[in-house]
Amino acid sequence: MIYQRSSALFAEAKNYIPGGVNSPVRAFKAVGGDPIFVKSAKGAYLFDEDGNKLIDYIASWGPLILGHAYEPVINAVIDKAKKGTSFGMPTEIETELAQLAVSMVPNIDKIRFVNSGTEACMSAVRLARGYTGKEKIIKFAGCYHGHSDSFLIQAGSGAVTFGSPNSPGVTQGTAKDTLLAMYNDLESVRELTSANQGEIAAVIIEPVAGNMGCIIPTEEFIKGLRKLCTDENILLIFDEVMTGFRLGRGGAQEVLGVDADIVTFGKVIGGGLPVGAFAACEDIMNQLAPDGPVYQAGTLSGNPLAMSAGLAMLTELNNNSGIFRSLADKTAYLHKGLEKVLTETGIAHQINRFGSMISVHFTQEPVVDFESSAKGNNETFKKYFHGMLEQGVYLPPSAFESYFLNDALSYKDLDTTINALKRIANDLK
Ligand code: KE4
Repeated sequence: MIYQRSSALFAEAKNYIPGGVNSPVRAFKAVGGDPIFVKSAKGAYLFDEDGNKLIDYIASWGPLILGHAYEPVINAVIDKAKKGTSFGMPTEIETELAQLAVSMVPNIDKIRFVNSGTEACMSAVRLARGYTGKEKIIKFAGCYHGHSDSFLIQAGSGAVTFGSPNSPGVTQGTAKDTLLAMYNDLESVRELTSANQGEIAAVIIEPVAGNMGCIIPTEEFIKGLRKLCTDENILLIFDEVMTGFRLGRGGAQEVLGVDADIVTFGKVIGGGLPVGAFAACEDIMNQLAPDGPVYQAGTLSGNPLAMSAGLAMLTELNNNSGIFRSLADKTAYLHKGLEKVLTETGIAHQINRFGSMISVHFTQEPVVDFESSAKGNNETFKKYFHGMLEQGVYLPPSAFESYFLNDALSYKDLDTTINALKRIANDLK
């Protein structure tokens, strides 16, 4: 594969955009080399600036669950754009998408649209603090909820002390209100709730994690977390930016059988345009301005163009729920094929999969939390990433990401992917 034009475009971009990208993970820092610049995409395929055709396993980090340039979404956006893109005034389509989302997701009465997953999670935390009158939150090491200050926190000095900033610009004043627990470790949460009795507004979690690779909660952990939050009068926030409308119509709440108090969305709900959202029961959501005292706002929130993409996307998913089964079957097929190659080649690996989320980890140990995910061999991962890319398979450029399958992927594409691994497997030893 030739990547000359992508490299030239990257050099040019770096003159005007920090790191040449508008989001760090795109810069290939974790895998080395220059990022690929995309010219266009259709269905399961990306077409880069050097004319290469790539089978896509990131789907823009989740949104394009039905494949790129999906006709009903594109047509809806074109039709809507001709009537204007944003007015800063209420439009009917916002209610249509809100109504559809509320009908698909269990346990929510109202939803507020924003423009990103970060904004959704940041707003959900403010709402939880405003509703409970308490200030601290618990998050989990390795879970990512966007780049709001309260989330850019690493473990504090001791297990039950507050967090410390993991980015310059985040103040200790902010960090002190974020406590860090370990995923799949209910005891680590209990330690924090007992050491901070009556001070914790909310626990925020990725109900199926996708930012450490794909990590699945044990039933004991996720149901125990629900009970602990209920017993301790702490709100449970499910960050479903990745899982919402991907794992099923009702997302992780439905497939795990666990009700959260507040749910956040992004990615799929926008159909590829910038939409985030957060939702809860009426009693909580009515705390939001303009009716309630918790302030939250946005110039482009609910803009008709993004709403038209989201409505078209969710309508497709709502009317064809067989899509989720199809995606899960394709992901299981890919899992089986990759597993067979890596096992036969004798490469230490773990493959985690849930619905249409999957990740490959080059480690012998089960990957159940951030610590075990970090034990993966990154040198092997880099060879794997570039080896697959050379054969026209585009995987997430970081071992700490989940793949997101799209339903435009054919079984032929999956076989091409599995055969690509076969060709490079011996180089991974
Ligand atoms: P955005 O602000 O990037 O729309 O959403 C933040 C976010 C919140 N919650 C979860 C569970 C997420 O996965 C994300 C964003 N996901 C990353 C991929 N790991 C987006 C890719 C990027 O940062 O460019």
